[in-house]
Amino acid sequence: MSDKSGIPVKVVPTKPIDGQKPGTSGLRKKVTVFQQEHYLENFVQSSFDALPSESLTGSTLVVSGDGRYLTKPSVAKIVRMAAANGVGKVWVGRGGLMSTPAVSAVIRNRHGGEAYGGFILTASHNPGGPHEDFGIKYNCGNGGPAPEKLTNQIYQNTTKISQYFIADESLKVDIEKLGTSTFLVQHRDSGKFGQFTVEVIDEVEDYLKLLRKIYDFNALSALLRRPDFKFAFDGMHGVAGPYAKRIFVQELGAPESCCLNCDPKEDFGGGHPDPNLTYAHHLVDTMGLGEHSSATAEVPAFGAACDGDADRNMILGARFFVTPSDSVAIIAANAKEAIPYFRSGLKGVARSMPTSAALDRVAEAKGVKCYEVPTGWKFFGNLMDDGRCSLCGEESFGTGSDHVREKDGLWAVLAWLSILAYRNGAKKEGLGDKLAKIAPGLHAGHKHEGGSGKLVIVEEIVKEHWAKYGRNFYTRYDYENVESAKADKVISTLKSKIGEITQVRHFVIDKSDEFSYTDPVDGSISANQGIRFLFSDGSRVIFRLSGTGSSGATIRMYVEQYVAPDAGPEKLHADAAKALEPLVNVALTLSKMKELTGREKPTVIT
Ligand code: VG1
Ligand code: CO
Repeated sequence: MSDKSGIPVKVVPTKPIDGQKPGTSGLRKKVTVFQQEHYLENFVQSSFDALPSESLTGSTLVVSGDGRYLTKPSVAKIVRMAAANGVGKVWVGRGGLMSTPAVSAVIRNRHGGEAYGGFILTASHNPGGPHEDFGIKYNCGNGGPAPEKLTNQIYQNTTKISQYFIADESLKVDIEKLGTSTFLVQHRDSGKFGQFTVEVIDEVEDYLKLLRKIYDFNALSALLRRPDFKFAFDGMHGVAGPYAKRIFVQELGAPESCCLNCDPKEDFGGGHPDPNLTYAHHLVDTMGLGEHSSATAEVPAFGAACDGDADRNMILGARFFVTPSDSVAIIAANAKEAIPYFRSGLKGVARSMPTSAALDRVAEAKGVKCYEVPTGWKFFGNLMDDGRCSLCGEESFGTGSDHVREKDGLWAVLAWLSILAYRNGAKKEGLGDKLAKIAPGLHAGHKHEGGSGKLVIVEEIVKEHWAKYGRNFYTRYDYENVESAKADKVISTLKSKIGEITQVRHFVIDKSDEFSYTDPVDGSISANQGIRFLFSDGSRVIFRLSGTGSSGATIRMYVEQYVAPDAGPEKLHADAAKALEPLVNVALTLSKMKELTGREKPTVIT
C-alpha cells in the first residue's frame, strides 16, 4: 500500500457542457475543448453513471490511448475517477499507450476476460497536438464500442450532470514503468476505504498472444525473410509503431528498416495519421505511387500503413493500391486456405453500407450471408457476438474479424501477408519455415499453379480476383470543414430527390432512399444512415455526413460501379478515376455539390 492512511475522494460540483454527444466512434473534439474545466470529467462521470453501479463496483477497467497530446494527463484523471467510482482495478498500457484493437483484446482475453470495459483515448485518424483533436470512447465487456443505447444514455447524463467523483491527487502512478501499485481509496458512497490497484501492462503482449492463435507465424516469418520480398510499414507516428516493431521485426524477423514512422508522437509528426493515398505520403512515395515517383526505381513488394490508433489499414503492392472494399473481399475469398483462424470457413461476412459490394460477390460464391450495416464498427459487434459473422470491413480502410470487436490494422496487414505466404508456397502450416531452413534464399515452395519461383505479388492476386468476381470500381470524395448550413443544404437537396428522379444522363435510377438498419439480433433500428441512389446497372452513389469530425461538417460522397468479369481485362484494369468519371459527375449533379458548397474539388479523394 503506498498510503496506509488512505486516499480521500472529492465530490466536485459541475454543470452540463453542451455538445458531448458521441459520434460514429466516441466523443471527438479539439484539444482546446477538452481542456475546458470539467470537460473530460463530465463525460467520464456520465459514462460511469450510465453503467450499473453493482457491476462497476470492484470491477476491472482498461484505460489507454493512441498517445496523442493530452493522453497522459487524461489517463491519470480517469484512473483517479475510476478509483473514486468504486472500480477495483485499472489496466493501463505502458506510457498510456494501447492500440484500439489491443484494448479490445485485453478486455476480452486478459485473465480470462476479467475486464468489465474500458476507456480508449483517441481521435483515431484525426490529427493530434495542442491545436488538433482529442477523443474518448467507452468500450463494453465484449471489447466493442458502446452500442447506441449506451452512448445515448451517456449523452443524456452529460446534459444533467451536477457533480463528479475523483480521488485526491495523491493517487499517482508512474505509467512509464510496468508494475502494480495498490492504494486504499475512500468509496464515494460509503465513505469506507477499499483497495484499488493500477497495473501498468505491456501494451503488446495480450494482443500478440491472440495474433499467434490466428496466424501461422512460421509461414509469415519465412515470407518476410525472403530476400526478394521487401516490405514497408508506415506507423504514421501513431500507436501502431511499437506493435509493428515487436511483431514484424522481433517476432517475424523483418529488418528494422521496414518500419517507417514507427515512433509514436503526440502530434503524429504534424501529419494526419490517416492511412490513405493522400496522407500516408511517405509510404506512397516508398511504394512508387507518389506524384514524383520514378517509374523504374526498385520498390518494395508489399506496403501497409495504420492510422493513429492502429485500427485502420492501407494495403499497397508495388505501384499498386488495393481499395479497402477489395481488400476485405480478397481476404474473404482466401481466408479458409490462407489463415488458420478461418480454417473451418466463414460464419458470415458484413460490410458497412457505403462499402462496395465486392464482398457480397465473394459471400455469394462461398454460400455465406453478407450483412449490410450502417457506418461505424459498433454495428458489427452484435452480429459477431451472435456468431453470425466472422469477417467484416468498411471502405474507410477498416478491416477486421471476430477475434476482437474493433477493426484491426495490424491484423489486416498479417492477413495480407498470410495470403501472400500462401500464394507463394506456404500451403501447409509451417511449410514455409521448414523450406526456409532447408534452403535459405531459395523460393519457399511452389508457385500457386505450379509456376516458377517468381514471387506472386499483390497486383496479381487482385487482378485474379477481378477476373473471377468482377471489379467494383470505387471512390470516395470527402469535403471537409464545410459550413454546417451549406452541408445541410446539400443533404436536404438530395433528400428532396429521393423517389423523384428516375434518370440522370444515361444512368437509370432503380431505387433511392435513406438507409435505415434494423439490427437482426436485438431489433434496434438506426435510421438516417445515408442517402442512396441505386442504378439499374448495379452502380451506386451515396451521401452522408461524417460523424467523426471535430468542427464544421464533412460531406462524404461514395461512388461505385460494377464491371463483370466477362468485360475483359481492358475494362477490368482501367484507371479507376477515369472509369468512374461519368458516375462522379452524376453524383455532383444530383447533390449540386459545387454550387451549394462553393468547393471546386473535394479535400481528399480515396
Ligand atoms: C469514419 C468512417 C467510418 C469509421 C469511423 C471510425 O466515420 O467513415 O467508416 O468507422 O470513421 O474510424 P465518419 O462518420 O466520419 O464517416 V476511426 O479509425 O475512428 O476509428
Ligand atoms: Co482509427
